[in-house]
Amino acid sequence: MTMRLDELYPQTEPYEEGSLLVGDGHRVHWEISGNPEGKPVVFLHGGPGGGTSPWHRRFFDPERYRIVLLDQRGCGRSTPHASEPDADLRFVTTAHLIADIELLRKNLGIERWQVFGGSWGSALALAYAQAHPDAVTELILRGIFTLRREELEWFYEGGAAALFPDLWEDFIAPIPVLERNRMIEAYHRRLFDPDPAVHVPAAVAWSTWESSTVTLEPDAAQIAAMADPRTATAFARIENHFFVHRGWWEEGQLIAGVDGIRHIPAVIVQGRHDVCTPMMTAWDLHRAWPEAELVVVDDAGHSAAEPGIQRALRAATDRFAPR
Ligand code: STX
Repeated sequence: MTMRLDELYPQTEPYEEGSLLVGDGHRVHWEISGNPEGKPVVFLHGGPGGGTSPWHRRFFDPERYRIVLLDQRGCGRSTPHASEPDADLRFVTTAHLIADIELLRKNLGIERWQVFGGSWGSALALAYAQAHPDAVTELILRGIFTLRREELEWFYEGGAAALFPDLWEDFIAPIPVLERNRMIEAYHRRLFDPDPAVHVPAAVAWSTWESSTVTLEPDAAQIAAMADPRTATAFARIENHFFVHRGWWEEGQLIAGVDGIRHIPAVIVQGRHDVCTPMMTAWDLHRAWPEAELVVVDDAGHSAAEPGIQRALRAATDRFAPR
């Protein structure tokens, strides 16, 4: 199977783009497409470290939305890129990403915007909204991920091996048997080794585990794209760095924090067969935030490209679009 985006809006091109100097030597790339007079929306990509792609514009009606995509620090078209052999991620933390989003909002002269995020993007969207509730008109969240211990242990420490024992063997292959009881830490040592002969194979194994388990059926094109050494290295390093630090959150902080944002209209879209960020987290969020609409897509996995997920996300952006 290869990605089909039949449920989304046609592809449009950005009418404006730039690179924002955010401090600490970092530049964050952004682009705007759609209608310059439309309702502002910001797209927060996954990973962290996944970067944006042109098809991410397609969740929004280009006639009614002013669509802002940004590549979070260290990935996509942002610089310095985390794939550089001796990359330093000291200034790549959740707090930095939130500050970058706020700086971009102000620089673009946007007062309030819709925040759309899937997977890691849902975590960042929740954190951003909790830090800056007055800047957010609505939240659209998909494949809910909050970096709690149980979530990380499920996907990176062996839980999901029950469903993909074959792919799990490839994931653990770069790690010696005696270190396999702590996979995230064992990967950390290899991913941040400055020698590409050490970090590239580890990064490709890490990224392939994720890219081959996020869809209901394997998507060969996406798996190949994520195995590119530069893409895989940035993705694996940034994800691993955030996971080692648990997003710099207290356990359960993101879900507990919804008390401050329950007045914001929100839709939660969750694939029933999401192996990467299983539905337990969306359910916990729904329990804490009953006003947010929960849409469970019964025939979908994790990816935003799953047809049922595309449909549900587009229905959500359409509902919040100006008439
Ligand atoms: N990582 C979840 C996440 O945000 C735990 C994510 N997972 N896969 C992706 O993003 C790609 C679609 C970018 C491969």
